[in-house]
Amino acid sequence: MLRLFDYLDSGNGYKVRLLLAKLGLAYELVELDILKGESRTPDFLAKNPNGRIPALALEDGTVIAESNAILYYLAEGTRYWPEERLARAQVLHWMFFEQYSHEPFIAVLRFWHRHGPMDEKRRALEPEKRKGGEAALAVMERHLASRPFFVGTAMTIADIALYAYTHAAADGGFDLAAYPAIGAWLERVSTDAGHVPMLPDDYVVERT
Ligand SMILES: N[C@@H](CCC(=O)N[C@@H](CS)C(=O)NCC(=O)O)C(=O)O
Repeated sequence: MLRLFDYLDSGNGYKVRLLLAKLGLAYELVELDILKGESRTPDFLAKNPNGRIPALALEDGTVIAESNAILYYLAEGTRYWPEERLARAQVLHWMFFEQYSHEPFIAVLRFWHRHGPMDEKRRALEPEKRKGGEAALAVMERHLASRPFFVGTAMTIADIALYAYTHAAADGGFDLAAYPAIGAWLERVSTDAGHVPMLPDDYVVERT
């Protein structure tokens, strides 16, 4: 059986959980408390030398790390990975955008606000992080103003990659009311077949 090493409050982990649910794939969830360094143990570093979740262990024990690489692996041959060459390149375009221009701002601010500590150094960095996050949201808003999903007319793993932290952006202090096309897209993604929420209703946020 597939084994997913994860931390429930991680949007990167949620991307993988969301796709696994939509594909109806069974897996064992192995929760690591990243706030207590459990992704930095020798045992886990042997699985992902970068010491970060999510990581997916396949049936033969091979481990895939990096959320978007895992999405690609799982989506091959499904309706979430287009057949056409240009569309596949466009999906990758948005997945690279997510990792370079979106996640480092929106996910990082969310993490700092939720888990702390919001110390002096982080407070000084916050305006730049916010500026980067707003720029990413503006790019998404412009793109989504004239189309239902990031690529083509149906959901792909580009939407899953971008949904994970965008839908939770308010946790980092971003106001999505200013982005109506993003709001409509979030609604489309969350009502697509097989959707699951990121966290259980009774989830308690842990602080460092
Ligand atoms: N680019 C990686 C980022 C993974 C990442 O930053 N994981 C965080 C949680 S969201 C983590 O494991 N942090 C624990 C640590 O750095 O020790 C991906 O997309 O999977």
